[in-house]
Amino acid sequence: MLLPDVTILKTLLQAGDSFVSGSDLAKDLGMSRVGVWSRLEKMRETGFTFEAVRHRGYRLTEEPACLCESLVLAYLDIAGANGTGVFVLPEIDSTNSEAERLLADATETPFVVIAGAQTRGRGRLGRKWHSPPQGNLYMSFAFRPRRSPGRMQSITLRLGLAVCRFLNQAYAIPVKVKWPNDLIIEGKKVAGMLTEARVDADRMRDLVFGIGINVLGSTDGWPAEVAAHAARLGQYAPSSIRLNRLAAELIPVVAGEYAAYLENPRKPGFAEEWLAYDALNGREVTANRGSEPIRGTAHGIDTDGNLILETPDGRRTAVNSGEVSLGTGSVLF
Ligand code: BT5
Repeated sequence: MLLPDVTILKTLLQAGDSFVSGSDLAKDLGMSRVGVWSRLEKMRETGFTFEAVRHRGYRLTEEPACLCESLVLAYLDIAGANGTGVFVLPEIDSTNSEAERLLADATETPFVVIAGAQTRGRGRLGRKWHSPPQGNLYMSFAFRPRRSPGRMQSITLRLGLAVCRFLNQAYAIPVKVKWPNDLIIEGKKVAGMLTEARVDADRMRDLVFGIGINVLGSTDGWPAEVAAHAARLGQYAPSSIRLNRLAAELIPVVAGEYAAYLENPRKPGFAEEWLAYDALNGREVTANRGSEPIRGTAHGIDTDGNLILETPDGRRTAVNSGEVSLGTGSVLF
């Protein structure tokens, strides 16, 4: 059963520019017309704009710019995507941490935690993910794979590529993948991914895939070194992107790819698919493997998801973890 606000929003979204009569909404919800009106008034306070015309009814003319649980759920229901639990929070320390707490509380998987802001958003190796409120997405998907860790090795690449492909296909934004965990546009980072897992003996107990995406929020007030290397989706498709719809759309993209990954962790043709969106292919890069930097030309990935580098002596070597920067420096972007 959907909550009343979700039902109202779903009906209005599906009606598009057409009006929906108050009595139809009231009938669907089993409440009075005054009850519907008062729900709409409450929603107006959270940033929705509804046009109301006598004898015709209501239509939705503006969505809130910030994250809104009932709107995410309405979009999700329209897409027919269920089976993933959804937790929407205005602010949290880190969606990865919240997902871990929910896993520890035996919450059924799969589920996703989506927040409007993070106070302690994290990247890899103790780095920070800048997570201001308004207009960006911070999402963590939780799963219980019960597979050996070796079989989950390239999960971040697979999920990252699925998100990248979706953004290209649905919004025509030229997003690329940068091994191992970034999405970039024209050399600037638009999203970062952080996969964290807990392992029992030889089995992965649970896995959290976190992704932070700069969507519509401005970079005013960001630390200069982060802003200089950051991109936002809204710079490329300002009118078609809606934060809550995008959050809902990404749920079946990630959950679907995760299910496909479990079926087939070494999907034939994946390395070729990767190349189609690979930001590093043919570029001179420096990979920092531990303390030992390796310079070479990137040539995509192998079937295990390792980065293939051709070193100046003409040999090809597979890099399976670490950082990669373009050129010879070690600046991360
Ligand atoms: C990452 O780390 O790129 C992984 C970021 C994962 C963030 C998500 S948000 C939802 C979930 N909850 C969390 O707490 N985390 C995940 P790394 O490769 O270590 O890159 C971090 C570096 O990216 C920083 O040192 C900055 O240089 C840069 N950076 C930080 N915030 C950024 C932003 N909003 N946009 C672009 N670049 C950023």
